Amino acid sequence: MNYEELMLRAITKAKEYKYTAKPNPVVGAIIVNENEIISEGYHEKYGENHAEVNAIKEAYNHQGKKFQSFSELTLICTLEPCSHVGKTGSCAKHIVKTGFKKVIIGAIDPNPKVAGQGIKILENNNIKVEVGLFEDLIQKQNKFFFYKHKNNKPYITVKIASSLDGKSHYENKKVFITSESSRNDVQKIRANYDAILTGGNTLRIDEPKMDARVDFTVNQAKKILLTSKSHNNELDFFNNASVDIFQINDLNKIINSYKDSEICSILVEAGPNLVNAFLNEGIVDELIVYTSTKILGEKGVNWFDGNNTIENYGFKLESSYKINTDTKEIFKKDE
Ligand code: AOF
Ligand code: ZN
Repeated sequence: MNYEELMLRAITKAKEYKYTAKPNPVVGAIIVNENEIISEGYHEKYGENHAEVNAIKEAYNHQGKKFQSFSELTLICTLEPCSHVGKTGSCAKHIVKTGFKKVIIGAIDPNPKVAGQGIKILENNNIKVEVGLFEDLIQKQNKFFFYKHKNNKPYITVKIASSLDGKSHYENKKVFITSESSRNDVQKIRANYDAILTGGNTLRIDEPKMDARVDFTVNQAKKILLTSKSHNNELDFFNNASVDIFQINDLNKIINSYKDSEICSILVEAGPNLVNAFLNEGIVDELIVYTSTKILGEKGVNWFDGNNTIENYGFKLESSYKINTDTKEIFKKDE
């Protein structure tokens, strides 16, 4: 069997579960003998079976027909099988118990609870292990997961919508700056993130829901609210949502509190005060700016003061394109 082709197949099919596996990584596993695929499994849903467990379960249906003993088979998995007991059992131990003799792994799991220990369990039990096949693709596919464990903080993206004259909104008044198409685009961006963070002012003025309203199934993001004042608990924002509320100003402390959590990415959708505070802290990795052709004029509130621009914060334009009459720009930290 061609292991490269099989690993690519596992990577491609794992991607289908991106929105239901999050904040977990997507993972695929394929079990083969010398001539054919016996079974495959994916981490389809957060909190449920890991990919290897699903593949093994399916393989049992073919034992005695397509193969006799698991020792004849090879397991290919995109991510190192876990060593820990989390919401489910340890995949590495399950693989040992099942009787495999060969495992091919794409990338080492950067989660400190695993980080090579899954491989150790396999090797200590006389399983031949090969690591690194298409590791780069797997790291890219699970960009936020690998970023979080490498940098010890979630990946932070700030999204803003600006008028042509650089304004955010009118004082104390809700206003739609960008077109409906741009706002639909934001829904898809929200679907990618593990948490969405906003401030008390945005909550009071805009009364946003901050859900990802998309036409596919998605694990909705956790909501994070930073507020110093009281708020109305009846707002849609709190409906069926897991909300963390912080009344402190120390953004580093707030972000640090997610270091050991499952949250790998945070989308900040807030007003100028909070956005500038995030940028000033230097903890933002990506900035998405939608700019419309509207002009809010003197009564509008500026996103940035004076000569302060996005580039001043150390960002470089990575891409720019049109959404109808709006422009969407993506800036990343200039490293
Ligand atoms: C695997 N196979 O399919 C996945 C793995 O909370 P739990 O129990 O679901 O564990 C989540 C962690 O397990 C996750 O952070 C990552 O380290 C690993 N994911 N491991 O062996 C899988 N999804
Ligand atoms: Zn596992």
